[in-house]
Amino acid sequence: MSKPHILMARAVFPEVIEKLSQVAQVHVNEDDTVWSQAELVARLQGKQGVFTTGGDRIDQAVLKACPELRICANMAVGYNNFDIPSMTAAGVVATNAPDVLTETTADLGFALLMGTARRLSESEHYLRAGRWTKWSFDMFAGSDIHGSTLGILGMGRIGQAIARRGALGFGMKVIYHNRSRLSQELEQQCQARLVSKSELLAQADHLVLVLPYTRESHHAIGAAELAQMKPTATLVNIARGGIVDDAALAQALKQRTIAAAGLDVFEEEPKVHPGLLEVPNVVLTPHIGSASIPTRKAMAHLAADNLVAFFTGKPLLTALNPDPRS
Ligand code: 8YV
Repeated sequence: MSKPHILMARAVFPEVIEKLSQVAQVHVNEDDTVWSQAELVARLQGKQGVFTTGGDRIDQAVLKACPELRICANMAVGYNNFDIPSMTAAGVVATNAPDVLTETTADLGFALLMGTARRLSESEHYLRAGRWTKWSFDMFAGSDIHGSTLGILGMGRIGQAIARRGALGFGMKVIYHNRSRLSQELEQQCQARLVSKSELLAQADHLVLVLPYTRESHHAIGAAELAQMKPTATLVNIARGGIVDDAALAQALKQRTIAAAGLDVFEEEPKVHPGLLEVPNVVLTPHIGSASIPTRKAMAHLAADNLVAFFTGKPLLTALNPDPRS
């Protein structure tokens, strides 16, 4: 039997291509171009599988134009780039890459939280610009992390990993808001207490967003929510662009209705709202939450393992919809 064809939507570790080549003819994206939807559709012709990243959209139009497609494996835990109902209706398998990035992403969340509260970027820019001529009593004085109240919006695996860091490592009081309450055991492990969204906004000294992006979570933090936060509070978004209204946040930072923000994700990535680039009290990173070499490798291998499983008749590892083979 001839080998199936797999399209790699973006460049990835050579060892992953090697692994996939054992079971399929692999079509790589040599120069790591970000294809338009039309280009993606053109390249998907004759392919049964595709290896995607969070920026590659598989929607109804793509599915309709690519009737041979049978599986899309996302090298990301978030899958808002997939239209799952349409994929299920078309009998196309969707997989993601959960768990392997939890701790690494929580580390970045904490790094952003600390960098934001202690004004690391702002102070480094000041130093590099040669403006540091003397010490002064309030120079880059920020807010404390230890002993403060950590608010977490979205309490999945990454939220819990951040809660553990805060409670166990920094003696923080942890409150959270989530669609569902954690089990008693998990609440104890995380030393976290469920509160309403308005309590979370009003009480958190540092608010970290770790919820998935859906129609419901679009602009979950907008002008009204920012207005409920403490003027000394920091906001950290490591979840998805679109959960925060970037224009409203830029305004709040400019007017200092909150103290500072740390952002790894943006509404129109890789474009960043100009208002955010203008204000000094924000730490900006280019969507690097999961970016450690071991974790990026683990994510890529997990996506590849799902493709291998699919094309060798084995059970999928991390399926997001029913497997039409069963
Ligand atoms: C990825 C992510 O780096 O896993 C996710 O949901 O946002 C990141 O870890 C990005 O989506 C590339 O696939």
